[in-house]
Amino acid sequence: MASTRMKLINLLENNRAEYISGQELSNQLDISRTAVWKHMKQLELDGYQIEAAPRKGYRIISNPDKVSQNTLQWGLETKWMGKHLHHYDQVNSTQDIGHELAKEGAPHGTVIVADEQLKGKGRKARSWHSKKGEGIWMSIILRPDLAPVQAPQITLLAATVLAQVLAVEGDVEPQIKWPNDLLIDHKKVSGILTEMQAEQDHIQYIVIGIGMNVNQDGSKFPDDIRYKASSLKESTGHAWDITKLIQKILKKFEHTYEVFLKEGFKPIKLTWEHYGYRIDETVTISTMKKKWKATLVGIEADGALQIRNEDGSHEKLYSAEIEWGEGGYHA
Ligand code: BTX
Repeated sequence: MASTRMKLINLLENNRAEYISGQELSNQLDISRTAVWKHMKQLELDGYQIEAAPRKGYRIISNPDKVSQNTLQWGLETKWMGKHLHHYDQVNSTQDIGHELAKEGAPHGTVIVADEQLKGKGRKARSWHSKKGEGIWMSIILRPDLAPVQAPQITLLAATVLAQVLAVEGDVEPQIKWPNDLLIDHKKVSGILTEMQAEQDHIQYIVIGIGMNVNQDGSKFPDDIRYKASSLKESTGHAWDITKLIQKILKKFEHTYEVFLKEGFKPIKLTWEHYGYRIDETVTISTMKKKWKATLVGIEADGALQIRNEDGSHEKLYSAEIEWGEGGYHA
């Protein structure tokens, strides 16, 4: 069903200037003319404007601005990422659906997108503000052939993907705040949540959740995050096409993942450090036991933050509070 629709969209898109007759479509798709008509009605529900002229046929007048499985898959230039794609108007959390589908055997590269989340999740049981149509609320199911200890590499990889898409598409200067926040001008534009199901030495699946603020006006954020959250629209001064942005992220993700499989973690580490927030700068760090000043050096393959203490010694941090400094991000 889905592939007939994709073929139909392709035929219509490639002949935008002309009409294609119902008979021609029925021949090319090898379905009845009634089935063609039913597909047209479905496309209209997806937001395509289609002109049906007697004796001439059908023609697309305008593409939908709403996000749907069809619009996301049309023009998606990937080999495996998003080939199985589920779109919902409203969910509690795309992560929950990701886990359900993964348990039912959904393949590597399955993508879940929602227009709105009622219970968007952040890390450590925090919540993620995900209002209707204002951002990208998406989860990706991955089945990497990795040991569970390597899972943080996938999260770091995802952060580099988002940073590069923002830098290239948005022409902004994103930074990655350890471990996984994407900041623009010190404000959080995007967050990543990685959840996994694993055996002792093998990952069964990872559900990687990506939240990106796209079209919010700054004043739309709730009071408690307004001072530290921003959106792509806020940074660039104009609204963005969410469908196209998702397609760019999926394509870049697929490419980066393949580079990772071929070349290992090194290229990811270098890209992460290129975008790393406050890298080579001195910050104040505190743990349960102490508080001290150190310089941020980079990341390690296990996801740790590498720091240099004032006495020149190097140390790996897995969790710590960081004071990001004057004019910096406020946690
Ligand atoms: P985090 O724990 O690093 O960030 C959560 C914190 O960020 C919140 O406590 C709040 O202070 C702040 N915050 C909440 N919403 C926003 C927002 N829209 N923009 C900026 N700051 C915010 C980061 O967790 C991981 C977020 C992943 C979200 C995706 S969306 C798709 C998928 N489904 C799902 O339920 N979660 C993931």
